[in-house]
Order: sequence, then C-alpha cells, then structure tokens
Amino acid sequence: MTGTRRAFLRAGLRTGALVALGGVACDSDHPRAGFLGLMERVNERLQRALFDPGRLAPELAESDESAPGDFPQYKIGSDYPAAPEGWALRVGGLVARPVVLSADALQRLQRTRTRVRHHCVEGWSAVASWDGVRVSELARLVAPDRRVRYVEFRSFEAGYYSSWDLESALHPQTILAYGMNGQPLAREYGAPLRLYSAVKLGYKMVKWVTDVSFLPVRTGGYWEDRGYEWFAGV
Ligand SMILES: Nc1nc2c(c(=O)[nH]1)N[C@H]1C(S)=C(S)[C@@H](COP(=O)(O)O)O[C@H]1N2
Ligand SMILES: [Mo]
Repeated sequence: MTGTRRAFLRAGLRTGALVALGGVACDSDHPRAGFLGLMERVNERLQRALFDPGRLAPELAESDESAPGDFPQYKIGSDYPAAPEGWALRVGGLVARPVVLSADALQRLQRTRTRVRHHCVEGWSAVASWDGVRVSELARLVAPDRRVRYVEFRSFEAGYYSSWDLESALHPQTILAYGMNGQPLAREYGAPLRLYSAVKLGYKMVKWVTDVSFLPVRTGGYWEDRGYEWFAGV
C-alpha cells in the first residue's frame, strides 16, 4: 500500500465516525443536500478506496440454490411490469460507440454464469444462479470515455433506477442476466433483463432494465434518493 493511500485511509477512518452519525438521520426530503450530502460523498470516496475490484465473491454450488418459492420476488410496485413492445437494451452515455441490443443480440455475446448469495437490505438473503452478459463486456463494445466514473441502470418500471461506481459495475461478477437457475428469466425476477452482482446489496440490482449509461457524474437511485446508502457494497 502506498503512503498516500495509507494516509487517505486513516483520514477515511476518522471521518467514518461522522458517516455513522450522519447515517441516523436519513429521512430528509433532500438527502443529497447539505451535511448528509457531504457525508455521502466522503462515504463514496472511502468505499471506493476500500473496494478491491480483483476480489471475487465465492461461487456457490447448485445444492446451495434456494428452493423454488424461497427466493422472494421483491418489487416497489403492486405488479410485475411487462416489457414494452420491441424491447431492446440501449447502452450509451459518454461512449464512442453506443449500441442497441435486442434479446437475441444479447444472447450472442459472451455468456457468464454466477451463483452467489443475494443480500436484501430488508434482512433476507437467498441463492440462485444467473446467466447473462458481463457489464464489462458491454463496456468493451461501447468504449466509454476516460472521464466516465459511474454507470446508471434504468428500468422500464417507472421510476426505478440505480447508479453505480464504475469499478463495481465492471467487476467480473456483475452481469445483466437473462437466465436464472438454468431457465429463461421469469418476469417476476426482472425479465427480459436484470442487473445481478456479487458486490452490491439487492436494491442496486435493477430489474426490467432498459438503459445502461456510462456517465462522468453520479446520479442517484430509487432507494438511494430516499436515503439509502448510495455505495451499498456487500
Ligand atoms: N425495477 C426494480 N428493480 C428492483 C426492485 C424493484 O422494486 N424494482 N427491487 C430491488 C430490491 S430491493 C431487491 S432485494 C432485488 C430483488 O430481486 P428479486 O426480486 O429477484 O429477489 O431487486 C431490486 N431491483
Ligand atoms: Mo432489497
């Protein structure tokens, strides 16, 4: 570890106590403004410094998969949205070659399976295997600009989105999944495409995805805008 990084982490640990204090009052109408907003920025810097993009979460065995019915179908709405006619994934933002990918085109890209434990902030956890395309593979296709530091994922479910730090989005166990437990993804779990990752809490994993944007600036998220932690690493 370099001297600067050590000094930075020391500073981070000191501010960590402040972050904890800031965390108790997250019910403001503008959680990103003022003191809490500042603390969120400090928190992002600290968590980014601590995040190790090369560390893989343990891949679990098929026998670890939750029984059907034991993987909650968690959502903000009262029903599961259906994909709009002619659904396709848009991948763009500050990139050299934006693309629009149909479900078929996605299936033709390099396929990855990941089976890790899912952690919802509400306290439950469950295990499934997920098949899809790494977000890093999409990044390779579109070639993000050097200024990009965030990736925003948007759902066609009105209002649901989440923005991520670039490193977590490019982690090898962060994928856009179209399959679950060896079957095509069901609508309840986010078909035709949902985000899945070993390195984030459940609310960062946007279901019913329609847009991926590589951005130089940080945006928010459905739960993040309501006071939940933005980084939300596992
Ligand atoms: N579009 C959308 N994505 C979403 C949600 C949601 O309500 N809408 N809920 C999030 C939360 S809080 C969790 S824990 C996971 C749940 O995924 P699951 O339904 O596959 O268990 O989806 C996340 N993605
Ligand atoms: Mo969740």
